[in-house]
Amino acid sequence: MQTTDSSLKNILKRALQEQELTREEIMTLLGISDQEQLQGLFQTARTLRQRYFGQEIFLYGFVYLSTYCRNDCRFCYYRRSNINSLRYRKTESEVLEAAADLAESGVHLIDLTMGEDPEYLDRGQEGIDRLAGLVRKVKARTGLPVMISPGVVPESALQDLARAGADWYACYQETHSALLFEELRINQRYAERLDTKYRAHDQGLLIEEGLLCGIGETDQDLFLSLRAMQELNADQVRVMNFIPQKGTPLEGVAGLGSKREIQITAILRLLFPDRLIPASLDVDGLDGLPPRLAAGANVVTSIIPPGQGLAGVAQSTLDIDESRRTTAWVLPVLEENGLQAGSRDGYRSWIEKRVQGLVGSEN
Ligand code: SAM
Ligand code: MD0
Ligand code: SF4
Repeated sequence: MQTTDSSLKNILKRALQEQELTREEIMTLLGISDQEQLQGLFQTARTLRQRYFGQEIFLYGFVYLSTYCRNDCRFCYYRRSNINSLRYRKTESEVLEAAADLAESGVHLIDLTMGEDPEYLDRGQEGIDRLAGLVRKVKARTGLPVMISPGVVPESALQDLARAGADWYACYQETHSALLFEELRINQRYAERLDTKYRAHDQGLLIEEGLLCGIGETDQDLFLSLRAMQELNADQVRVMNFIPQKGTPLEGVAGLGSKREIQITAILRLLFPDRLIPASLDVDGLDGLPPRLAAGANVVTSIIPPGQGLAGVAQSTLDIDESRRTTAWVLPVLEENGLQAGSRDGYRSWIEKRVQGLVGSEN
């Protein structure tokens, strides 16, 4: 059903007043496709971003430290049964060097991400200690906050990672339809993955929750995801468009393009005005940055140092060795869009306030 301009206007007005949007209102926002109406949604998202973050955007350096994985997620290039994908496991000194390069280039955080590599996750305490050691050394070397994206790990490991100085635990549910989850994340447990995020919060870590779109979800599924993210009280929330991967069961699926991701990003900003919301370079590369910023994102993720044999996830090579996933290329794009990089102190103080419950504590 076509949304009338006046009903949309009313929803956007309520969003600006930071009233809790109803199911019907969220479904309306998911359903709009008219260009002018979308522009109204994006404008509202930018106004809310401006309210909490001004013109300041944070930059995340990405180190995909191991592409080995024990899982077989249907959407992922690095699923264990994909013989096409490039496998590597970076040594400690390679990881430190990549992190140091990223720090030097001005990022605000280092995201240490990996497949569920058995060398780290199936070797008992020894593997976890090695991972915690990496976190400790990356922090010491760069002086920056660290995010860790290791997949599902036991609570004791979350505690070890927190003690080693990790600030963030990222683990994306992809969908909050348990049925769709089980189709996508083969042989993994929906409840366990979700619960690990609650456990991470218990350990004092900030958490990032994320969705995939264009992967078979309905608008109702998306609505359930948005509510689940509110319930989880996630500190950073994201959505990424599914990119079909060579050598996987979903290789032949026609990608939807990123319009949906951008629309959902703006809806995330309406529901989470004071949270961090990424615009990832990992979906459409540098060219995809302006529309994501225009939709209210306030973090640029997947900044990758060139020439070190490091991969992306959804786009394993796009823009990396062309150096276009670097701060040097991102900063002018921010400027062209009336934005600028935030300060390191500003980022640290956001994290500290959020840990103390001083940002968005009512949610
Ligand atoms: N292995 C860990 C895990 O699964 O939690 C951490 C890294 S995982 C590779 C990071 C995320 O990348 C996934 O949760 C998923 O949201 C996203 N991703 C993976 N394959 C993708 C694809 N083909 N298109 C878009 N996003 C993808
Ligand atoms: C990104 N390539 O931000 C990274 C990755 C994992 N924490 C993040 C998906 O797009
Ligand atoms: Fe492994 Fe993560 Fe890819 Fe799943 S999404 S196959 S857990 S790297």
